[in-house]
Amino acid sequence: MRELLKSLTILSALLFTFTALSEGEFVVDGMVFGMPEARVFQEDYEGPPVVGDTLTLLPAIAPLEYEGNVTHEIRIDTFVQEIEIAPGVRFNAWTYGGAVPGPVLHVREGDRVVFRMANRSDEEVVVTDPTSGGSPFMEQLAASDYQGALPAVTPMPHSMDFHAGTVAANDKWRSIAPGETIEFEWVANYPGVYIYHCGTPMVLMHTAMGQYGVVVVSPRDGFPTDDRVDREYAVVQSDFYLSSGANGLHQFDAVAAFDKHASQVLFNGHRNALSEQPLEANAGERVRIYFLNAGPSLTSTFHVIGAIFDVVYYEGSPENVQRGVQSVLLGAGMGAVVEFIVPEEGEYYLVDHEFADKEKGAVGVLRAGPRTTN
Ligand SMILES: [Cu+2]
Repeated sequence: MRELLKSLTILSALLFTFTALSEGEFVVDGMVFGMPEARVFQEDYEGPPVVGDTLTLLPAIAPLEYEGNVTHEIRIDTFVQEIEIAPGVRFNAWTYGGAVPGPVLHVREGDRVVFRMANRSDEEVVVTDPTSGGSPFMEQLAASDYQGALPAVTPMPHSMDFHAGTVAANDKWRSIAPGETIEFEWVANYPGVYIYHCGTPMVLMHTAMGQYGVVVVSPRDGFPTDDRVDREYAVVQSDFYLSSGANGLHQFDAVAAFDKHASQVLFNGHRNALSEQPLEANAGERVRIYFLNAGPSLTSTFHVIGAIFDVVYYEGSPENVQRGVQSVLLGAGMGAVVEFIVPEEGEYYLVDHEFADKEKGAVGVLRAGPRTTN
């Protein structure tokens, strides 16, 4: 019966994809490959730098309010913002969309993403204007402004590498100059929790300067625990390599970066991101966290103090199931879906259990209210 269902699923996927394939695309094992060539061009664009219904600001993740598969036409521009990542620590970050980490993208396995990015690193882009619209991300960023973003300019080539996509990197992930726009497509062939990041040399510097974010590809048929999840959040850990510089701003410290000697290790891009605004839940609820360790260079041993992960979908695949897990070990650029049941009312600290990294900032809070049902 299970095999029959699987065959039917693959058959329906095939039927869908055959009707939606572009020239040159082909299907292997129900997955779509052979995307059209990327286009690089110049455009006259002054709209919101992030566009798309399923792009949100951490820790939010957009619900997928559609059946089956769709095509997402999304835009994430890259540009510079002076931001705060800890009290007294501001630097000119190279951002996707104006925040570090960039927007959370949520799609479903089998969905197609038509992605557009303008390199606006030579342009002052304002992201705190409440009318900027275009995506939940822009509205949430304008409302929260938790990094105190100010426009800045550092013209520089940049690129975009989505680990959730399977394409020829030399084509789709190519660098574009300031003033250029790139557009390309990929199909989310595998479910998972994936990093996206800039792949322009020196990649260590571009990622340490802030160019990364998370893509969640939900399984075509969901996770087995979907019906029991009460809350879901996205958390991204990342490491920074900054030292004091001119004008009161911090700057990239290349020696520290090569030595993996982080100055800050943070959840969601700010020392206080998850303590000034704790995650919320109630006793007895099942909480799901889509967790990404963006790196660029450190491992993470993600743990929630007082809880045990009831289930872990390692790398975000429903096939990679672990049960009763105290911590999840993730190298740089790896992710997981973790779920735990909140045992009672109280405060639960999210930490990197490599405690030097916790002391450098990798700590947050989930605040649990009392049990609301029996
Ligand atoms: Cu870059």
